[in-house]
Amino acid sequence: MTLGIEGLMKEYIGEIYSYVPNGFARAVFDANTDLKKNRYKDVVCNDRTRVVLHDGRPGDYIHANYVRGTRPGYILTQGPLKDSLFDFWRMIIQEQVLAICMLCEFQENGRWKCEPYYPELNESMTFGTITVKCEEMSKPDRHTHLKVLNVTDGATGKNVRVSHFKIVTWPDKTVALSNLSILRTHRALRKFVGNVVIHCSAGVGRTGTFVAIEIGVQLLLNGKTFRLSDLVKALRHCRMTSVQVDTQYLMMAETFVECGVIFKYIEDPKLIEGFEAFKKQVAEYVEAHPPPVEQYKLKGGKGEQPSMER
Ligand code: PTR
Ligand code: PTR
Repeated sequence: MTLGIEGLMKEYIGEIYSYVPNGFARAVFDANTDLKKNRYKDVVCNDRTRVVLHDGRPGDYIHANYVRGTRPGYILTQGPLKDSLFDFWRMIIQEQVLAICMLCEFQENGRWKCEPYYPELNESMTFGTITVKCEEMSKPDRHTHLKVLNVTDGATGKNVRVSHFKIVTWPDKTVALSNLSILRTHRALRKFVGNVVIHCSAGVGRTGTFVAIEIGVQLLLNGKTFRLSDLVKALRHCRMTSVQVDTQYLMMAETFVECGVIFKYIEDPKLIEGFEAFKKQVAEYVEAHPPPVEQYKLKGGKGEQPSMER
């Protein structure tokens, strides 16, 4: 294991941050900005992998992308907006989504990051023709809250029961407080054979990191190795600008190191030694750069994204 922090960061900055997938298209995204369907002007939804709403109602757009080839199937999306609440629930019914994992709060640092889109226990909310009722709530743990939502479209009679996971310890533009809680949530989500929706505020930073971790873990479980940068690039073909800050990249590395030790290399002391050294480097780096994370955002200021020429 020769890749130190410097190498890791160089790899990240050089290859990932400026990475834009070939042939991406944004005409549909652009057409929907004025319709208040996009939360951030600078977080583009790739037309090629977008979820197209096809339930016969007007408006086929939602800022959401499929990640293909995984089990369960992932749909990555932004936190719903006032003007996309109905679209969000249309998508849940259309795609027969069985679980939603929310990685943000409705408000962070005093600003709205996601429109409230589901009710509290025994309460209901209605969006257009769709009614959402919260039927069950588990005892919340420190990192994760779980609810069961019953979703019915009064116009079509279609109905789904959705498990709603909320990770409550992952602040914006940084890493989750507990990698283990993330791995546990993935283990729970793996039980759903259909589609699973993952979202945060923009649906790229925390959401991209979360899904990249699961894809990497699956590869490790299948005895495959990979370059971190290739994994992020592949994900960015589906969901633009997935993984936002360098610490999220490090979080991926750290989680894989731990998984590697646990799943695969436990019987090889040499590898464990290598991983331990790498892990220490990661921990030292993270410790030397404590939150707030503003200071180690990658080049440019807040909100600057890779340039995406049309
Ligand atoms: N970039 C946003 C837009 O597309 O209009 C504006 C925006 C910028 C919104 C930053 C929210 C932002 O994040 P925060 O709430 O953390 O300042
Ligand atoms: N313009 C926004 C900003 O940088 O504040 C875009 C943005 C917001 C990008 C949040 C990523 C964000 O993080 P996440 O995807 O984890 O909600």
